[in-house]
Amino acid sequence: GEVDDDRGENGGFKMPEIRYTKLFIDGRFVDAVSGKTLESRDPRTGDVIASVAEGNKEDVYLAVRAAREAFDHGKWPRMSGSERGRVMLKYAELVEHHADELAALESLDAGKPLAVTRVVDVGNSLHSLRYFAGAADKIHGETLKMSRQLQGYTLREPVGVAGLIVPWNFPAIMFFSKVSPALAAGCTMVVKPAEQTPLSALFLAHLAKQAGIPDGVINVVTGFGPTAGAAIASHMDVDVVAFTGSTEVGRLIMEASARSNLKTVALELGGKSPLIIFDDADLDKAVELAINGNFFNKGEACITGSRVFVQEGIYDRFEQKLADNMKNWVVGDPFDPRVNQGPQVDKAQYEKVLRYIEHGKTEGATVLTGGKPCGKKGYYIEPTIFTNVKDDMIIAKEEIFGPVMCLMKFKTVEEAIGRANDTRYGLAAGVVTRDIDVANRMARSIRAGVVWVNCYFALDSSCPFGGRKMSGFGKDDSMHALDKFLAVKAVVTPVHCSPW
Ligand code: TXE
Repeated sequence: GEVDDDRGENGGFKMPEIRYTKLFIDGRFVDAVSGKTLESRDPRTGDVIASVAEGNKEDVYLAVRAAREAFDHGKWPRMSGSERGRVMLKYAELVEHHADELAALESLDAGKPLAVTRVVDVGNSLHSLRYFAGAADKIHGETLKMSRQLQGYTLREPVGVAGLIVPWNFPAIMFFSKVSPALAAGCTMVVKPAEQTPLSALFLAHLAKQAGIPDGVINVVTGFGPTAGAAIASHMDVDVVAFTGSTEVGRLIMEASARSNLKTVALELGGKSPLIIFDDADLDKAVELAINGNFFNKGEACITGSRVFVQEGIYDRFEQKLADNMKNWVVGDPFDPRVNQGPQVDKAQYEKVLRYIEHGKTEGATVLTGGKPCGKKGYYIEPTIFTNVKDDMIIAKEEIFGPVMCLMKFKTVEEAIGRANDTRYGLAAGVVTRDIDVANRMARSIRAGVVWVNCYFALDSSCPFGGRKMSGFGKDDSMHALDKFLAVKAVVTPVHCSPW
């Protein structure tokens, strides 16, 4: 399928009203100190949708000051976990009440199919908030029986002010993947959404206030990375930075921490994840996983299974079926309900992906499907599948972050393990087989943060998420996500009277 231009600009859908375009600091929407704005663009056309305040160092300083005050003297860190949980549930209720508006904002800003945004992006956001609302009163330390007649216990205290720097591929999900555990832990925070997609974070800040989250607890500074983002990473009064984005910027954030106050850092970075399909796999299932694992969210996901290894016995049939099924995959306006894939988020990403596609061709890989841009305007790219890919080609090694799949053939389990692990990244992996021994062996041998067996993209708020190697460290989701927002303190006292 391809772009459908007949349905008009909005696919017949009423565009959301954009009400919040200023920085959210200490419970109020304010202009940037400089008065500057940045432009958020519609990826379907490249046209401006909104001018949003462009926060800079001065604005980050104001936001951190508000967060510091709310942490040092405010009630949020001092409330009981169950009280925080109740406010978070109220917040979730408000988000759910505004689900359609949030979904539309998100689709408009990031170019995602509305039907998917409504279910996946809004659904996961709600799940995250509710999961961590429930976690807020389940944070506890341990008691320690020590030698030399000492007893001890540990406290897990909120660490302080959190800097949360997030990307543009899942703006609302990323917002909540950091904000929900930080709230549950009792931290206060400064969030910096990506410059490409600032709208949902501002809307969500407004809802947080309505829900009763005290002023200064959540601050949102929209702005660019090297200015606003860097100011958060190097701020002396920020206690932890949780970041999702590129490996390059992850490195800059660690450097900024090292050069400033040695704040704790958690990094969720890029990937080049293997999806390994064995001869005994259910063919239909395997093809579906490869398609969704690569083209969902137009390939703008850190966990895409972009290296698809297929065992030789099933390879030809797999390739044929893959090419056939792609004929039903529709690229076009994300507000059109028939569409599977919208435009890339912005011009820079669009051009980056097209450069990689050209690279693939010049390196000698074969184009099975796609291989070029599509549509008369906007940032649409055909879903592209390369065959005859060698492991050392650039397209097989670097994160492309677009709708590009590399298909490769393998013979044995040992070979699959070796090639799957032959990457600097270690974020996710998929294994498709009916053989439990092969599945177990693969699950234990692959160095990655998650191994999905007979599924892919199976994320859940209750399941730890985050990589190894150059995919970063620290977990989002699950009780582990709380760790970065909590400091463990030991309290020790002598006991003179114990009978034991
Ligand atoms: O990422 P950046 P970009 C990968 C993907 C993509 C590439 C580049 O391969 O093609 O990165 O995308 C903020 N200090 N991922 O350039 O720059 C920035 O403003 C502090 C993988 O958009 O890392 C934004 O809020 N912050 C990924 C956030 O970092 C800085 C998601 C991410 O942007 C900064 C996105 C600085 N010096 C891209 N510079 C994933 N893991 O899911 C930028 N930022």
